[in-house]
Amino acid sequence: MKAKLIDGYPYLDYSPPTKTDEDILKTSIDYFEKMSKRRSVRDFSDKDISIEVIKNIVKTAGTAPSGANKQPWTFCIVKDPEIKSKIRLAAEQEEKESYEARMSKEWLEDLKHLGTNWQKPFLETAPYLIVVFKKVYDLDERGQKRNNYYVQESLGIACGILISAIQNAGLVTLTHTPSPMNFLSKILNRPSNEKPYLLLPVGHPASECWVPDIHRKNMEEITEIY
Ligand code: IYR
Repeated sequence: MKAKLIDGYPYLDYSPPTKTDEDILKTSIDYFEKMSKRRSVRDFSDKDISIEVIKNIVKTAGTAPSGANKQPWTFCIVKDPEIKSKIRLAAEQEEKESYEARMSKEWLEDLKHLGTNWQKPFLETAPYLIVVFKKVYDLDERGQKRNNYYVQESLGIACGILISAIQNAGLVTLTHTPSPMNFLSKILNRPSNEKPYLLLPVGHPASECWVPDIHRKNMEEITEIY
């Protein structure tokens, strides 16, 4: 690979293999078709998955772009049934309070057609939980704070890539956001510069798995072409 210095910094010549226009079109259609089959799933099978698969999915998420390339994320992979039980218990406690007291009438109304409630059995049934933490700042070797940039955006992109890698592998997930989420920092013993961002159960769908009959907006609804 060719390399050189620009303004004193190392650069590499980037020349990925080029594809034909026809190949690019076909690949884009195939990927859309694969991704359009994705559904948020709440009925999980307890069928195990190889940790290698989960590691590959997380590695893929770690390819995301981030502000100043700080990669301000930690992906906690949880397989231990005891930890999963603790997470379920704590999440259900918060969710019960949310559904019964904290969420507005409008919010509850907006969720009705999705059939959600405070109970989260999938947090124990799914073979893996991936708990994503954002690093609000970094700590250097001397314990000094170092800034991170566009942390929300960076994490959103990384989680998007994580979800697409899960779909690509043939598995299912749910973007679960129990609220508030600080119990995750305690259970997983995370340092103070990390804040919980998203909790994703990952697995196979249950043999009987129902998803709401909802529809995606079409091209015209989501696009303006200039
Ligand atoms: N966090 C709750 C509520 C919830 C909120 C939204 I916005 C959803 O799209 C779905 C659920 C829960 O996980 O049940």
